[in-house]
Amino acid sequence: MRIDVVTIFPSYFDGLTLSLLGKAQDSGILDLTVHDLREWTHDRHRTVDDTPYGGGAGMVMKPEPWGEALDSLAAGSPSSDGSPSKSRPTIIFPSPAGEVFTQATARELATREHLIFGCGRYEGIDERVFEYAAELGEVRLISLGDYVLNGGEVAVMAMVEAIGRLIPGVVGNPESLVEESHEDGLLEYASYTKPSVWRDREVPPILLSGNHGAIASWRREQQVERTRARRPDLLGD
Ligand code: 6GU
Repeated sequence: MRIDVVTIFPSYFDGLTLSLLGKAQDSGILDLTVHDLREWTHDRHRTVDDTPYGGGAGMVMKPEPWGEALDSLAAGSPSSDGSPSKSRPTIIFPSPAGEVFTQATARELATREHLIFGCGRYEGIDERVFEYAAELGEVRLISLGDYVLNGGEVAVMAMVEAIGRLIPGVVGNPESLVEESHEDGLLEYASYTKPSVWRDREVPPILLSGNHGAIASWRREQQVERTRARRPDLLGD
């Protein structure tokens, strides 16, 4: 999968070279490039923002650098084997005004060949950029949840990690992907390791019983119990 991220703060994304996603990039499974939006400016001050038409607080990101960035990144959108592809990129703008990102969104986006993330700052991006982007690919405005961040960078970090780990081969043991929170609509069960007694606290004895059927039922009960306690909305209650 190819992922391009456009931002005025590229160093936010240094963390994506670490750990699993770093390995995926080294092995060629993931082709991730972070771009500085200012590379598509032409004035001495590398201006990316201006005052809003109609007045109001803050600044708005200018359309011209975004247009050039999207043209450049959408051109020759490659398939994962490096050959040219007719498939258009999916262009994602993180926005608290977008659809909410879930594990289902991550699963859907993990099947795409080419994702472009456009990180907005200030009061947002000139609306015409979203209209123009729709001529180059499928545009999605996506929110991390109902709270406000200063810009899209942290949201894109979260989305790239959630999507990237679902690309086949990124997570070493694919079985570890299925027994997780949100994969089956429930929160995950509690985990324990050695020692069996720690600071007077015992591991639930059933986990030491060797009875795999009983352990599976216990874990499922645990999942339902803690989902009811913490996230009743997931049960439709
Ligand atoms: Cl995607 N962007 C910003 N700026 N704030 C957010 C968000 C995104 N998701 C939740 N809050």
